[in-house]
Amino acid sequence: MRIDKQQIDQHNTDLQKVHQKRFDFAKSEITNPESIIQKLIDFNVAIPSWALGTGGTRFARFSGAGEPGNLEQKMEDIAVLHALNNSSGAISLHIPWDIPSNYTAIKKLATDLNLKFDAMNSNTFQDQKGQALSYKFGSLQNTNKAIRKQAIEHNIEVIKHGIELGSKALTVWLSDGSCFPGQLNFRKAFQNTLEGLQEIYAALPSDWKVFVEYKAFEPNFYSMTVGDWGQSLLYANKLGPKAFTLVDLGHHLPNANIEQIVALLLMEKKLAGFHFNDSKYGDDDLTVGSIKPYQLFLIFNELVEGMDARGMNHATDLGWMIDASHNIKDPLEDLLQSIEAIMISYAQALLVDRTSLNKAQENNDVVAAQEILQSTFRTDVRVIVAEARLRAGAALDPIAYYRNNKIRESLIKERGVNNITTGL
Ligand code: PSV
Ligand code: MN
Repeated sequence: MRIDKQQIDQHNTDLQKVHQKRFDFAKSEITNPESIIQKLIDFNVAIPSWALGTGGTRFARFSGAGEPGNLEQKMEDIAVLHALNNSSGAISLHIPWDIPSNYTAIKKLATDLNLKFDAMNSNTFQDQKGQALSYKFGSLQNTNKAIRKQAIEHNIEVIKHGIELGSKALTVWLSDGSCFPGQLNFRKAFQNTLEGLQEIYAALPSDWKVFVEYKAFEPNFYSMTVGDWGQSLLYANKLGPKAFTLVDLGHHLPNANIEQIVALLLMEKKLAGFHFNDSKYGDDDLTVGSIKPYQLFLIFNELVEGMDARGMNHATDLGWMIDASHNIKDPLEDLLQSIEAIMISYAQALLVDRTSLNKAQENNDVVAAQEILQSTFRTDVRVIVAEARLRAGAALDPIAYYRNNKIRESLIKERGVNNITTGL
């Protein structure tokens, strides 16, 4: 399934008049819209290979129709998103769920579809068919040296796949931890994990990074061996300059101040990037911006402030990815909504009057500082985001295009109703 460029042009022509009116108004209200638009055009968020199918809970999974059945089809789905929003030009692979059978062919497909390979993800949280040793009691933390070795070798194999594809980073998320007090010697679990990560780190090519992702709980419910940003940062600092902390928005205890975490990790030059999603209770993996849009804006506000303070390139110096699960929605529509929420928050963060905010902060003018942030958050920037898409040749209204042009119906025709995707 490929999106027809002429149909996008037609869609844009149909919406152009109303869009132009709104854009003219926004331009008169917003200072420096051109620099914001260019940054939005440059910004891309990777799509994980496991997010193209309908997700599930531990109770049930209600598969949708026309889901991608292999890596090639997953890449085609991402290319649909990218053609519609110009912001989804990369795929992040989970191994062994998506091992390419032919590197040359997959790389050629990626070039044809205008996609890059983002961070590679290892998986030592499940036992795979035919796997020699079990991860039931953890992988890198395991008391059994042979199990630790197996997990290390898996991660090194993931790096090798990534080298073939032109990826530049490995994300390690460990489900290691314990479910009951007394089960684990915390210090030994940490040390085993550190030693394993050190071996993996040693296998990284010189231009690669390793992202250590933390998570507060689940599947372990008493302790997690990489349970918060403090522990992740500890590992990253001990590992060296190629190791960073990865923030997944759903991996915190309720009400954690994620924007403060982000600000400090950036200051320490240890922020790897993001797994975006939203949550109400735990690691709910809901559509980005669907529950706490103000928090998302505050995070982007810290990101822009911190990246600018260090002269970083917003688009390329951190790893951006969606990590959500689509239990009841069409995954492609859900991903379009998530990307839109990210672009809106990013645009709003770019809009913050930093000089006035700094002044208010220096003068302890609490009200002024709060007003600056809240009034920016309440500014409707959707038309600016749409203008960035228009200029990049994407669709003014991606979801309307997707529905009006019956993309899911075409995918079902092509793949059938019972095509079930691999992954979670
Ligand atoms: C774990 O909850 C996680 O956030 C990690 O990033 C995994 O790789 C991903 O979800 C997929 O299950
Ligand atoms: Mn994640």
